[in-house]
Amino acid sequence: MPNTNEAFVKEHLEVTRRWLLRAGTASAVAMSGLPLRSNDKLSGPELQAAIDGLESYFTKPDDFRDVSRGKPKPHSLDEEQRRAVGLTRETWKLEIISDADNPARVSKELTKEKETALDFNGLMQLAEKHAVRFPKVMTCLNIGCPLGMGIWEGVPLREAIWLAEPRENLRRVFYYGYHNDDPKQMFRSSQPVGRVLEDLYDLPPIILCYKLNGEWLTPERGGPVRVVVPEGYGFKSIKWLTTLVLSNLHHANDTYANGNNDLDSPLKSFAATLSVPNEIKPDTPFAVTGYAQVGVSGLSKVQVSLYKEGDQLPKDDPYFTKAAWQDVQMLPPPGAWGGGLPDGKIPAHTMGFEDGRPASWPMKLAKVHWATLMPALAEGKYRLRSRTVDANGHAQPMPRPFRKSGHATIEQVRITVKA
Ligand SMILES: Nc1nc2c(c(=O)[nH]1)N[C@H]1C(S)=C(S)[C@@H](COP(=O)(O)O)O[C@H]1N2
Ligand SMILES: [Mo]
Repeated sequence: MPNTNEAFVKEHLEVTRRWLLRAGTASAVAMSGLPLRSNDKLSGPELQAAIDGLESYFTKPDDFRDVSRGKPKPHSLDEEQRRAVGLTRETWKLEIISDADNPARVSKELTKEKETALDFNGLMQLAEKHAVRFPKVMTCLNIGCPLGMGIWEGVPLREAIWLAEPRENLRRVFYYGYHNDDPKQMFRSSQPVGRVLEDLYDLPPIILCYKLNGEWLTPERGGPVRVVVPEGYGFKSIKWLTTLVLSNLHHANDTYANGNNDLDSPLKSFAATLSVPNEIKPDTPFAVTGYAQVGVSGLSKVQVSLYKEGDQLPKDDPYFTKAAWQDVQMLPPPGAWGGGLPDGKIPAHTMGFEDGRPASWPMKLAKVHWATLMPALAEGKYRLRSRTVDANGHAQPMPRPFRKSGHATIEQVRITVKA
C-alpha cells in the first residue's frame, strides 16, 4: 500500500476543513468546543511527521511491558536453572489433573509422576493438526495502557483437555504456571469449560501459546508455553504454564479476585493520545496522534473534544456526553507491520487476515492508530479529551464504566498555547 499515508493525509485535510467549517458555525451555540482562529496555515507536513513517528503496529516481543510477579521472576532464571525447572522447550511438561477439592470425572490424568504429562513434542504433534494464530493486544486490567500487540500462535486449550478424557462434573478449568515451588507465589486464572470447548461470538480459541510474532515465545513473555485468552485482560493469560486443573467448581477462582477485580470482564474500547506537541504556537495548527484499543464490541469512531481551561461544561455529565465531539480519522492498516515478524509478513493463516491483509478494519481485540491536525488556537490553556464510540454506539466509558473491570476513563490532556 504505497500511497496510503498520502491518501490518508489528503482525505484527512478534507475532513479537517469540513470540521473547521462546522465548528466555526457551531460557536454560536451556548457551549462551544474547539475555539478557532484561522485555518489558513492548515497543511500536511506536521501531520505526516506525526504519523511517521508513530509506534509500529505490532510490538517486538522484547518491547512488551512486563508486569509479571515472582521472586525471582521465572524469566530471570538462567538457562540451566530454567532447564532444571521445566522452563525450556526440551524440559517443559504440562500436567492435566482433576481438582482434589471439586473433582471432575476424568479417565486419564496426565502427570509427571506417571510420566504421562504432555511435553513439547506432544504439543507440536497437536500443533500439526490444530495450530491457530491471531492478533491480540495484551492489556493489564489494572494498567490503562496496552503492554504490547502481537500475533499469538498456539494449540486450542481444549485439545489438551481432551487428552485427559473428561467424562462429567467438569464445569471449570483453572490453570497456573511455575511459581518457584512456593504456594504463596502461585498466580492462577480460570475459565468456564464452555468457553474453552466452544469459540462463542466468532472469538478465536483460547490457546496454549508457544509463538509470538512468528518466533518461539521468549522466557519474558511466558515461554516456553503460556495460555492466551483472546478476549481477556492479561491476568487470564498465564505465563510459564505447568498445570491445568479440571474442576467441578461453579465459579471463578482467579488470583486476581483478591484485588477486587471483575474477573469476567472482556476487553473494553478506549482511546488515548500518543503524541501532542510540547510547545504550541498561537495561530498554528498542530498534529495529535493516538491509539484506540478495540474491545469485544468493535469500534465505530474515535473522537476528540477541545475546551478552554475553565470553560463551563454541563454539570451532572461526568462522561462529557454533551460536549462537542469531533470524529478523527483512524489510520488504515500500516504499510509495514513491525513487531519483528519474519520477513515483515503476517504469518500464513492468521485469523482475521486474508492474503496478508486484514479482513476487516479496525480489528477487534487489537489496536488502531489515529491522527488529526488540530485547528490553530489563541494563546491560552486548553484541555483535549479523546474517546471511542463502539460498534453498538456506546461512547466511552460506557457501556461498562466501572473501574476494576478494565480501563475506560476518558483521557484528558492539558495543552498550553504560548507565543
Ligand atoms: N505466571 C504468571 N502469569 C502471568 C502473570 C504472573 O504474574 N504470573 N501476570 C499476568 C498479568 S496480570 C498480565 S497483565 C500479563 C502480562 O503479560 P506480558 O508480560 O506478556 O505483557 O501476564 C499475566 N500472566
Ligand atoms: Mo495484569
